[in-house]
Amino acid sequence: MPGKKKTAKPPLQTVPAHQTLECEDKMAKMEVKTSLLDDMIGVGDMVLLEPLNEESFINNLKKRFDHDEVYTYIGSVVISINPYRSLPIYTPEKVEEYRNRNFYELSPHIKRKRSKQIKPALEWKCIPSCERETRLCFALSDEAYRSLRDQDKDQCILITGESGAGKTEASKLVMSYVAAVCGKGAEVNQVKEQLLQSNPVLEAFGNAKTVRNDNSSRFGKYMDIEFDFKGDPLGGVISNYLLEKSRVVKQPRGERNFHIFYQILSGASDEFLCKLKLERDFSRYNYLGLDSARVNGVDDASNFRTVRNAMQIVGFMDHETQSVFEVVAAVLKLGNIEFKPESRANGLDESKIKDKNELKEICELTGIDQSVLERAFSFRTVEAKQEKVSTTLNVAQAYYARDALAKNLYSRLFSWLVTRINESIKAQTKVRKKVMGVLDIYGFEIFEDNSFEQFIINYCNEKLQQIFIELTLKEEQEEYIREGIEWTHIEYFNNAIICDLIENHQTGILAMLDEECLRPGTVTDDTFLEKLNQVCATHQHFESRMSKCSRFLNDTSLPHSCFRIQHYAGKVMYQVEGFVDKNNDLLYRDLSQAMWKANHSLIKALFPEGNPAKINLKRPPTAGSQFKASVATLMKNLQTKNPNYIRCIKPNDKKAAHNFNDALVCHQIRYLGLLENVRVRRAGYAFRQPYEACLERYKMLCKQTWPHWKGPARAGVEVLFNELGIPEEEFSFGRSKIFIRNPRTQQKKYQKTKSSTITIQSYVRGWKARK
Ligand code: AD9
Ligand code: MG
Repeated sequence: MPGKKKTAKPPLQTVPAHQTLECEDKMAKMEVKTSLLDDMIGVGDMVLLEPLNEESFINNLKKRFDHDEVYTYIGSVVISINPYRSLPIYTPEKVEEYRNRNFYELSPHIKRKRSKQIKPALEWKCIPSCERETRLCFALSDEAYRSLRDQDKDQCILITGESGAGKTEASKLVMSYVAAVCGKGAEVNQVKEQLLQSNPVLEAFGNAKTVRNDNSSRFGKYMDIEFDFKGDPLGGVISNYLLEKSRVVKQPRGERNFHIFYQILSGASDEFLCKLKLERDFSRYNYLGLDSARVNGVDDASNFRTVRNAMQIVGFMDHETQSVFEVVAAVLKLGNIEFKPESRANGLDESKIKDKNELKEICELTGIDQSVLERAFSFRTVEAKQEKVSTTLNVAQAYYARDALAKNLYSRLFSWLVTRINESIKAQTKVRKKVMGVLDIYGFEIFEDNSFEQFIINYCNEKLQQIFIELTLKEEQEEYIREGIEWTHIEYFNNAIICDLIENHQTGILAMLDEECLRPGTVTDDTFLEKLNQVCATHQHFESRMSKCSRFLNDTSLPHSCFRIQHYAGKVMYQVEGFVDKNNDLLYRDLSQAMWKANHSLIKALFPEGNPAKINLKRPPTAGSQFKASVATLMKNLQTKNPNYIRCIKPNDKKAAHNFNDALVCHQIRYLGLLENVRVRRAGYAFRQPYEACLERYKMLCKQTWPHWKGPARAGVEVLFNELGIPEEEFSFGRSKIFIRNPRTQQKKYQKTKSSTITIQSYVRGWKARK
């Protein structure tokens, strides 16, 4: 109860009468303070917002944002607004405070004052921001963790939002919280430390500065944290999704390559750099975009030390770390290899390496045979059945081969890192595990130039929005209808139609891209676009000007080489150039064979297909179809778990603190369907349980149902609720389940009736106390 330090009480414990009075008095005072605080800093749960409309929704978020309240509930969904400044968001005291608290009790201001005494509303501002900052994210993590531990329900935390909205930061906060509250002891601590330290390693290799975010995740990450029956961590498994490898060789204006390149050049000792045959000067390397090599507020040198330390904690052996950095150095140096044309007798140009010094150093560093690599940059061997045909590469093809090799080396290194981390963090036991999944993917992106990578990233975001819609808007409403509960349908936009446009196995964009890539004959990005245009021209979310009958023939903002998709989060124009190539993701066999022959165990392991004994003439699956398959597996996996949502919102496009752009926030609220989420939540029921389970769980609360109820379970639940005196408007009987309203929707009402009920237990405690 408010004002009392909460301890876990058995459900039947009643509260003495004098305490009830004291409690009622405190609640009355609290109510006044609550409404004062609501006026000042906004309501902590949108479900309680009056009146509810778009304007009041945004005003409420803004009010809270201005008071450093970056988290707000919609029932059990947490909205998080990026504060763009460092708030001390993690203290052991805060973790302790949030531990084992009931999620639905958590109105931030009431929650705050659970400890000791009630402070007057005006003192709110004096409370350190960290105290307020952490609470909802911690509360959500705590709820997920406790459900997993106590109710044996696998959980997942889905963190969504556009690029720069704060997903990665939120995911780290969730992991830190869980690590802090679960078991202690040397072994458990080592597991936790390794799980946490996998973050800096993967961020260094998989994140980069973009125009939207200085630390943008360029890969998708899903981490299962595994626990034993006591709730102690046993280990984890990380899955990674398609790294944006094109960044290795080229970055858009104002962006950087992956952090690790800058970190190593800034932070490695002279001796280490010399060993890697690297120079400290960024400008020496063609693969490092020059216009934004330094990032304000980012200390690459110190981050390099953090990464090396993290690698050590995760369990990388010295020789492994050394090999990893040798590959990084080789990639960087590959970019400096340049080609020149040399005329051959047959009149064709053959590419030759201009200056072999860089090539020589790469080979010394990696044990690759120099003559083999040199030849692989000049010739290409095509094997068909028993025949081998060698053709020369011209300069453009040689550059293409060089870049393909660099991208492949780096992206395979990244996947190897994930596998290696998994080896260290995997649970060392075969006992049954409970799982908490944390999903942090690349956010929705709209750039000036959008290519295959943005298409893939945005497709992934569509799928996540779809799962949110399925579980919170669609399935929720359909269940009321199924169960015969009186329900007025709440409209929302279902993006299934956009997912279908992309992934339909016959007419989807990915299927057509694959078809084009596999088709014999001349295949170009233009032929792909033509095909798209034939099949998708009439789709309401697809726009292109290729065909004469196109609805967009006169839309000059849409170049002929582009197509536009009206995504759930906005229109994105994709430049078709490079789609076919990136989807094909081909690496000439001469190069993979050169890598496999390297006297470098890591590089050899990265290119198993280079083993001549294992030649496979079947082409590997395309990048798009691989991604589609892995996203489908991910979605299936998520659907088996209980979802917890953090919906991240970006307050401005300037990466600036104290800046809340109403229009930008409004746009995100609309496409995320948050207002609809509140409406469903307000009209609906927060808890539901099959009659049998409900009776089994709570039958001890009523003499007539304890120890056995003879008769239909529904009748037993009716008797039980009647005996407990729970007001009729608080629940509904469905066909197979009992539905209980969200107690927080009724919170103000409860306060008037002196009950701040949360679950059935606290319901009962509250009602019994008043009896
Ligand atoms: V992307 O899709 O990977 O491009 P994210 O992951 O959504 O994106 P990220 O978590 O990286 O965004 O946040 C972007 C930046 O905002 C961070 O680098 C921080 O500087 C800043 N940020 C985000 N959340 C917080 C926070 N809770 N407190 C302080 C924050 N700063
Ligand atoms: Mg991120």
